[in-house]
Amino acid sequence: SPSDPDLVARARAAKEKLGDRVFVLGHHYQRDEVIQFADVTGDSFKLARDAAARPEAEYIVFCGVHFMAESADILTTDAQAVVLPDLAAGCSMADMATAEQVAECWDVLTEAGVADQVVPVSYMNSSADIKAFTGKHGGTICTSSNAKRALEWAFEQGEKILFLPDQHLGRNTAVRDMGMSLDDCVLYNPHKPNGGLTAEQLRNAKMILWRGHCSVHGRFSVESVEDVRARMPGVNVLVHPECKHEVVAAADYVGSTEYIIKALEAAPRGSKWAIGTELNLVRRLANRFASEDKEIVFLDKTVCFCSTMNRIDLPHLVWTLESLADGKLVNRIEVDPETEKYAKLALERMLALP
Ligand code: CIZ
Ligand code: SF4
Repeated sequence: SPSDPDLVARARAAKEKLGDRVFVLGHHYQRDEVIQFADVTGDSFKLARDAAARPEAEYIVFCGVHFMAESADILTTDAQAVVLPDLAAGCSMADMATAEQVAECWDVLTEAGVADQVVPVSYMNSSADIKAFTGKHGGTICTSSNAKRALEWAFEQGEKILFLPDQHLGRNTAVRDMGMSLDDCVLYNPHKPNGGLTAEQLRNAKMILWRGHCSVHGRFSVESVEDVRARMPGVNVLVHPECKHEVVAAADYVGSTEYIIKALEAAPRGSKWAIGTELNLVRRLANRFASEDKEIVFLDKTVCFCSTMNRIDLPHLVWTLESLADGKLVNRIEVDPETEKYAKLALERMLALP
């Protein structure tokens, strides 16, 4: 949707009034109307680090979802306030693993006699509580770019991994990148007694995958891969590792957001690409590379935007910037000190990965 010129002018004026006191982060999956006001763009981890590199900014406005704002708060100073323009912008995947469920899972692992062999590895897309659980139990955080290195490190610390909360990234990394078999993986369902698993299954498993998924990437299908191949002969199919295992197996290339962007930058003129990731990003990339004669399409027309990402729109950004410019701190995301301490430990283990 085209930006309302009045709102654009108001956002610009409020941002100018705030000057260096505000730093606006724009996640790749955000709307164009919001991205135009971002001082930097990136994935969640890059943005958290960009925020940490700006200690002079009093306000970090995070155009993204809740867990990302939490990570930015963990990595920035206490004097900096991280602000989420709409508090309803959560992440359905992060919400699939609550602190209570994960504590219960640890009890199940303890009763099965395997907890002392288990190292938790949690995807960046998780709440601060889950990151803290991970830090407390000797585990690390990972992103979709370093998941393999995180699993390799974890297997040096213990025999089994509890991977949270995205089953697909966990399974794809284990099977595609680490050469494990699907039988090495079991699925822990937090809605069933004992996760729906027997003690024997837990003893035999190498990867205990939490039953979470992304409501956007989890919807791409093998059929959509076959359809696009039939429609566009010679197409390169490139998908994010949050897609299902069979979709990843059917694709030509698999990688994180930054990988996708670099692959398209390096792609030859005249090449054709079908991309399986969030729609705002795919559209922006299609427009950006159209002039270089690269044909870029969205993998599956039945899949939509990330609805919670899209909650951050220009009206919410204007309200946020104008409130801050008026001296009103709104929608601050603040992780409590105890949670922050252990979540930071897990994040620091990721930063120290070889
Ligand atoms: O799917 C997402 O939300 C991703 C890849 C987020 C991020 O930036 O890590
Ligand atoms: Fe969460 Fe998926 Fe949306 Fe990313 S795209 S914020 S993982 S629901």
